[in-house]
Amino acid sequence: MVQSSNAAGAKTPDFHIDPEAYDRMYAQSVNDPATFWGEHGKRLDWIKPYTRVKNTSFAYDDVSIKWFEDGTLNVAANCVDRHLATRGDQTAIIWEPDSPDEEALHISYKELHSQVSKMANVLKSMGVGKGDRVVIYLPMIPEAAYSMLACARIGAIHSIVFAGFSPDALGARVNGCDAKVVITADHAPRGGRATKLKDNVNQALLHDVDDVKCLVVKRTGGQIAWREGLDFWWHEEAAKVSADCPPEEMNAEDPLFILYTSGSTGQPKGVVHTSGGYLAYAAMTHEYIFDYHEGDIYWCTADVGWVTGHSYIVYGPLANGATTVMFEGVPTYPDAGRFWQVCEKHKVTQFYTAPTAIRALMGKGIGPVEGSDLSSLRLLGSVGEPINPEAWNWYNENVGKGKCPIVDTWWQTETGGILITPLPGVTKPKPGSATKPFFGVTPVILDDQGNELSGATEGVLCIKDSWPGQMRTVWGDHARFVSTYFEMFKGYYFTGDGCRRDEDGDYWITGRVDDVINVSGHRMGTAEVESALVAHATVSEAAVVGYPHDIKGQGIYCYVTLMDGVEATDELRTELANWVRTEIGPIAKPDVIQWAPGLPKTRSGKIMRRILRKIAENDYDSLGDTSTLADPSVVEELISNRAALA
Ligand code: 6R9
Repeated sequence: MVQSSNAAGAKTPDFHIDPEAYDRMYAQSVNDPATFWGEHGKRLDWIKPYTRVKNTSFAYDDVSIKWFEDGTLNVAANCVDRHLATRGDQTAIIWEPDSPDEEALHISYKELHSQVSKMANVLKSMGVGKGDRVVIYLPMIPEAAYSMLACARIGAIHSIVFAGFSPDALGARVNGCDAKVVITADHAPRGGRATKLKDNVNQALLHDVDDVKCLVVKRTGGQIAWREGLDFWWHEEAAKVSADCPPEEMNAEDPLFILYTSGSTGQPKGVVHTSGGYLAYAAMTHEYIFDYHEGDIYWCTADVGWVTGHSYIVYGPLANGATTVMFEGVPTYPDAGRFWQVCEKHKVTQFYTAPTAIRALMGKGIGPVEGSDLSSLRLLGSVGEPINPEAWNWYNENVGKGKCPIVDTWWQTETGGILITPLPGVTKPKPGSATKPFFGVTPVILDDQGNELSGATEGVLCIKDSWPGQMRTVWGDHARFVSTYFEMFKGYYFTGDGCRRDEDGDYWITGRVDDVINVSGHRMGTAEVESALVAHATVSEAAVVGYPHDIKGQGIYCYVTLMDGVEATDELRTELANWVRTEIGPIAKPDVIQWAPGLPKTRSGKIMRRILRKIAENDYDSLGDTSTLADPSVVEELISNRAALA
């Protein structure tokens, strides 16, 4: 067994596995997945134990994914009730508010049980039952976790919408899954400012369906508009119900949640995850990858609006009986030392964040890091985009003091949990590489024709066989699930990412190969931004690409063709940027808008994004073949406009 130690030199627990155990367990997990997962599925409490472990097919004409299909369980009971006997008084959630002047909360498993049960009873009283959908549109407050687990308790399916999304984006998601209830808060404080969440809900519902009930958490007491008969205060309803709500018996393959994510077309997809396989996978990856042990204080800085918050703030850690930190704020408020102050305050042992946050903090120098005692930290994690070696080294030296393993975890909303990652105690660190597959994961690199490449190579990343945390379908559109992930490369799950494998068999993710960009670790379909732009009365056509951005990883670069007679002014540029911000949300606000009298198109009318990417990158020498363009002269014009912008 390999020993780890923290910076204070205190003896810390053994890692769960060593290199020999990894090789042995990995081999079994891919050669005999039914036996491997049959064993590891037992980490959950089942009401009726499963007898069939794996029933999956990636065959194009018959894509079907089922794990533990004859077992029954309740996810909330696994995350809460089963811990009561052994750790009822242990803290389940440490809540750290936006402002350090407000007091942090320590919520025990007992308290969590009571709150979740009450929330479940309130939802029932509002007419929500098994299989119904509930949209959660909340800031990072404990009620977000209560809501998720309350849905799970009664068998309702939650769909969380990130609180930074606009009323329109919210409305589309409420309607997309035909939600019965929206859970929200009056206002959402973040970075010292407050978003009027309830007002956003009012606008969203007015646009679309106006009979959706709303359960409102009082976060700030700020002013809101009330819809009599449809809106209910959480604290008032909670006082009326009992704290006893028996968990519903659910099949392993019953949906647990829907989470919308961007793809290469304009419409976000409702990714569906189910109960048994998802939870077993989230819990197991959380324990092994983050070297989780009894007594640890684990902190993932994500938001529950993204998949990372689902799997690694709520479901994985709570299934393991962990203490998980929920942070309402941002890394730079009230100052750039906030992350490190919170680590010191709560004696955080594992810290999991995104490269974009590390790069932003790197820019503030080491002063803010040195201001806090980080000796409790034992392991660091990264997720959301490739981490550049410079940021990796800064993280390692200044935050981990050269003593904490760093896990660069590659995964997706679709995968439910981490698929490729270093393992503490096993993997030799390699800045910038996600290194090796987790148990049961079979990555392959294919060429454009779908041939498997061997040895050191580069191509598109696909996965050969199913793992328990895999998404099962697109909500309401199974055909779209099949065509998005299984059509291009028959027999494989297509990730949409490019990837290199080195001589040691380590994987290096090179970024998306489709029209998805990664802005500050958030996925965005360029088509979504384009449709927002063309929805403006002055815009006739738009093409959006990503370009390298020092802090965000990728920035949003928009080429806009205006309607005839509209004048291209700086005021209009600002107006369009703000328009996109309001249509989709602040994370989608364009960084650059370049006027484009024409766009480079093939004779069949397809926009050549390859060329637009090169121009955005200021890389004119490798534009490639432009002779197939309908009008090659537009390229010259775009280049000279680009120069004028810079
Ligand atoms: C968990 C999450 C998924 C996309 C994925 C890839 C990129 C995530 C990464 C990474 C390189 C890592 N990505 N983690 N790229 N190294 N460690 O982020 O899910 O929002 O669905 O994004 O993010 O491009 O395909 P999601």
